[in-house]
Amino acid sequence: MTTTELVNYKVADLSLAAEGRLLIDWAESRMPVLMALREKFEKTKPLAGQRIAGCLHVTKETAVLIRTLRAAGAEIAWSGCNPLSTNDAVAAALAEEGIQMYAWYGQDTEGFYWSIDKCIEFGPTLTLDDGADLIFRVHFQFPEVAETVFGGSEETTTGVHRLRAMAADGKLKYPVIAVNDAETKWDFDNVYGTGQSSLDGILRATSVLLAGKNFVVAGYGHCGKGCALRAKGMGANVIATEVKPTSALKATLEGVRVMTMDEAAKEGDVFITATGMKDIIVGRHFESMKDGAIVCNTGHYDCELNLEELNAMTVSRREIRDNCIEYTQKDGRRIYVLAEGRLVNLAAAEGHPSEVMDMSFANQFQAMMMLAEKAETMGQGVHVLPEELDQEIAGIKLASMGIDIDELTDEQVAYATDYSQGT
Ligand code: XFA
Repeated sequence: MTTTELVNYKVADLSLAAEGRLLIDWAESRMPVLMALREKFEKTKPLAGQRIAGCLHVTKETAVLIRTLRAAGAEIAWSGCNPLSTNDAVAAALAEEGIQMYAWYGQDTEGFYWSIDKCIEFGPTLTLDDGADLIFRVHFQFPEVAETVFGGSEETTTGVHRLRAMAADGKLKYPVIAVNDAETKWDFDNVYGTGQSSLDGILRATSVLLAGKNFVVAGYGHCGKGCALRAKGMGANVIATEVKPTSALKATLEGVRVMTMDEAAKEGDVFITATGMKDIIVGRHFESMKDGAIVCNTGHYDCELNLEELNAMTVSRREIRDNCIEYTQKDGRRIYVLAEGRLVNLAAAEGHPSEVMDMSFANQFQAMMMLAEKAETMGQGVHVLPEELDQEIAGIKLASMGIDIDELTDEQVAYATDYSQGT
């Protein structure tokens, strides 16, 4: 008998599905908020009739989001938003479960856009992005499809900046929710996600003792603060460098020494940049570092360390461990650069832990719910999720951890809002 099989996916190797299911099951056991939302909505299926096209890292955590959206009734087509973040085993497991999955590790530019276009062909009612590639492609290559999409969501700051510019020019045709602006997203991702994963990367690449070391954090924003917090917890003496007075003052009052990079370069044993700016550690800094100094980056780009200048002053180079290159100087000093200056938490560790992605993706889920419910009345432009949702997500997370908190009494609420008595 011959059967015609409609294959609505393209992945590297379907035989990896069993391996992928183990990864996803592990992530599910660490993602209680999404699992609670799944349980809550799998009966009522509020997303029934919605066709969601997603363009977001195909990881085990994303798989938990996808399974949750589907349990709530949505039909789904998915592509990766970065050819190097796709986990082929996860992609295979999802394809086997009937998700229209178009993603494989290392896909070239052509494959990347082909995959996005397959998701657009699917005829989405909602789009879900990380980096806004899908939204841009819908708007500029398939404008007729933009007319039939009710709304979308975007995960990152960079994507949101571009979408706001597009909205200001009147070019954004449907409402988009900026998931990044939710407190349960950026605050937890940046501080606790980046904090732990960056230290994890440093330790995997070097296995050094942090206790007693001078640990220099360039940039005391949320990511820098997270790294500082964790380094301190492991017994390091933390030093921060900053350009912004308020951030420098916060670091100071949090017990972190603040100085210029010129000064810090002489004192540091381990350096991490978390600024999003270029040329934070340059030749003259490498020049004054101690023998054995370890240098890495967890900022947005790989240009925070000026490795060209380091290379120019180096007499010999060797890879001494995975993700750890030794640069020997004329005077014999050795400087160790991790992950070639790329994001150390991605290159030498595993990115954000599932527990953190749980909060980000719970916001993505809520964004889809909100759009399904009222995209038509929201109006074009970039929107944020209501504050109550942050509280709801944090509340579910706390409940999953068995943590109870107090509630204001009616009298307390009345006290807080009473304006008849003065203060
Ligand atoms: C890969 C993510 C990027 C992985 C996947 C496998 C591994 C490590 C590349 C990503 C992002 Cl650009 O996932 C990471 Cl072994 N993430 C997000 C993430 N981080 N981001 C740290 O983990 C946040 C961010 C970054 C890097 C914001 C702005 C700029 C850069 C997707 C994800 N992570 C969880 C992976 N756990 C295995 O699902």
